[in-house]
Amino acid sequence: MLVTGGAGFIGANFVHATVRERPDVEVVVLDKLTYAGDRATLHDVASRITFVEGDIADTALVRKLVGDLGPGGAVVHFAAESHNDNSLHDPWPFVHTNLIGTYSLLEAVRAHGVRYHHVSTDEVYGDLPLSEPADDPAREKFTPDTPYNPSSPYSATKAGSDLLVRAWARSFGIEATISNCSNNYGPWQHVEKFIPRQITNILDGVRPKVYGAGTNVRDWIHVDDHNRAVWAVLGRGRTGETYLIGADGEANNLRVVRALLEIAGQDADAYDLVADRPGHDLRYAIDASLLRDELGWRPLHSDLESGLKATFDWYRDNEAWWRPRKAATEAKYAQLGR
Ligand code: NAD
Ligand code: TDX
Repeated sequence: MLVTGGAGFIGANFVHATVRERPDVEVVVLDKLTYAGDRATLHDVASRITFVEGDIADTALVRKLVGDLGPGGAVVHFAAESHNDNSLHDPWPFVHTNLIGTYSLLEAVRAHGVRYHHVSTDEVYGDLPLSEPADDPAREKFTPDTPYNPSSPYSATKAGSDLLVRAWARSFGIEATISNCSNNYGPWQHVEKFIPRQITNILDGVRPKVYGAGTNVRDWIHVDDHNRAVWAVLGRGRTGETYLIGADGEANNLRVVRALLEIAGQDADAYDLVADRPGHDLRYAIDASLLRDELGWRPLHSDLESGLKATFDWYRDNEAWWRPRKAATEAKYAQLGR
């Protein structure tokens, strides 16, 4: 199995889970080691995998690695430029990696007839209104039929990459599946992202920084539940199909930040509201019924507060992993006034 982006947050958790639970699978990781990738993240499994440092947009390299997979091989494509705030500052790496990189992988799987799974995001659908009460079971959610309507250069390039996959499946008959997942949390997430940024701020004695009024809603899922769903799609998903992945974890940003402060034993109001993100999506929510009904997937982590506590403890205990990236990340935010 070729895992792209295996030195990043979700890909690394996928590699760890695969080595742990499916020792028969030979894993090759292809990762460019951008600012978001870190070989240290794969330290514990280094002897069990093959690591290739390289760019998914390098068509010759990708064609060789895909060709080497042999019968029964598969590509699971996690690599991406993944942070919305960065995409507002400099969109080019997003076009390069998310669009050209995906094109390069699709051409290689077409040439070699290899199974392909495309990891994508719910952000391709744009956002939902905030007006509906959070406990109304009839409120609107994203479904596989929701029209694409991305807001940022990040989500636009992910939407474009999904459409490339659909076109290659229909026109060239590649054996592909797509999954669109909601916001992930868990170990090894870069400190630029909301939850690790606020945990590490709290650990550093800095007040958490919440964009706008903090009322934006994200549908949180533990990274292990996401990756179990990817495995379910790989094993039992229908090729050509799109599966939405979400664990009914809607929470607004204030609820998350207040929970983190309480976990740290601090005043739940000890955060600062800062300048909003331009074009900030209001709310995401996933209807995962296809995944649940057809593939029998269920999340194992359904209580957000206990998931946040475990994640807080992980960052407290693994400072050596995140500390090297913290100062540069905060310097970037300071330039944006956030
Ligand atoms: P991440 O930024 O933590 O990791 C991305 C990895 O890709 C890094 O290791 C980086 O070095 C590598 N990479 C970047 N450009 C590359 C290139 N050109 N060639 C090879 N490697 C390259 O991202 P993540 O949060 O782990 O996201 C993984 C995937 O999951 C992405 O496709 C993202 O769109 C999707 N996704 C993420 C979330 C989330 O909440 N984080 C939710 C849904 C979907
Ligand atoms: O410091 C912050 N303060 C804050 O209020 C940061 C970094 C974020 N936020 C807000 C913005 C969002 O409403 O928190 C929410 C989550 O922000 P991010 O962690 O940047 O995630 P988001 O923009 O929602 O996108 C994430 O989920 C979907 C991932 O980064 C994407 O890769 C994935 O596709």
